[in-house]
Amino acid sequence: MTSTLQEGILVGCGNPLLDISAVVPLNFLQKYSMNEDDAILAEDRHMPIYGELVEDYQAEFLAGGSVQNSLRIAQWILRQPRVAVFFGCVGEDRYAGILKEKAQAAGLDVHYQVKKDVPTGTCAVLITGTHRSLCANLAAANNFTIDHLEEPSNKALVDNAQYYYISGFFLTVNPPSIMQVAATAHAKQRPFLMNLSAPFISQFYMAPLLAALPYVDIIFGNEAEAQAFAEAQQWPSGDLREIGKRLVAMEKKNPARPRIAILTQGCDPVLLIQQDSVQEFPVTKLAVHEIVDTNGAGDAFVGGFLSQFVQGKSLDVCIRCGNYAAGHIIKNPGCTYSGEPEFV
Ligand code: 26A
Repeated sequence: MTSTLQEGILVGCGNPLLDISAVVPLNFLQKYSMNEDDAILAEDRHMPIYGELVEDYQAEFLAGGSVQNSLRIAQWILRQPRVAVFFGCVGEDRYAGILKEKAQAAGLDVHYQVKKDVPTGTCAVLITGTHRSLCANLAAANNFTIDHLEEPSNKALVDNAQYYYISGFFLTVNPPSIMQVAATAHAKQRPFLMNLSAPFISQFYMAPLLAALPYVDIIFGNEAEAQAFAEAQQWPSGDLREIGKRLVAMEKKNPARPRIAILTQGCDPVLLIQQDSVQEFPVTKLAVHEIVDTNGAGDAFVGGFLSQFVQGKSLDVCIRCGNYAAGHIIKNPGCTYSGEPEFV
């Protein structure tokens, strides 16, 4: 990083979750009717998972939550603390303490809403080979309310930011907060970035997603998420390039800044879709023995991207840094990094 960035230039909202991660056999997924690479919300029948992971599978506890992961990674690459501000809701417990400590150690400026008497959210991460299946028990995270953003000090942070990032996951929690941040970004002509987050968002939360989409300048997603969006829209083609072109052509509040879609597809090239152009960015394929787990790869991609985007770098540089960050965290447990960033 060469120049100094404005503190709090980037604001994100999301679900702060503590990941409970373990390698499990496939029949563990089957027992809970889960698939490899799922990302779902826990129902009552999933609740025993968390205890079982700890008792029977030597689970590791890792800082998680999609947006918080991305912002921690952006901070790691930037090497300048407090560039990014994070809002989300936690309980008043040990897990909240761990999350806050990890976020602050990364340099993130966290402003949690605290809900007493509700536990901090957790996410079961079930690792099977190079796949990871996620089951989130949002708990306190689900209690985020818009008044947190309206507290004067927090409102000032939102007003003073230049870039905004919110996950599709947060649509399950508080669409009014998303709309408020989106409207602020729009009024100030500042970029608003969002993520499709998981297929279930397009399947079950399409209405609030469509309400937010006109404000979205850059939309991120992976191939399964883009396809779920296309299916929910009943688009005829499952071709990723076609889906991307349609996504960028959807209604936009500020047509002067055409929407951009960035679609990842594992170790296949990242697609950058702008109006009628589709560009490919290759991904360095890791050997199987280098892969620790793929949990957080998509979040790290966004984190790397954001670290360059807030510096006004070209999309080409942003995407290359996204690929660098994703490659790095895949070689580490969960969405964690080791050593100093090596992106130049
Ligand atoms: C609403 N849901 C389901 C979620 C999540 C989530 N973060 C926010 N909301 N489900 C899983 N995650 C997080 O995604 C990361 C991997 O991309 C997990 O905590 C994990 O760290």
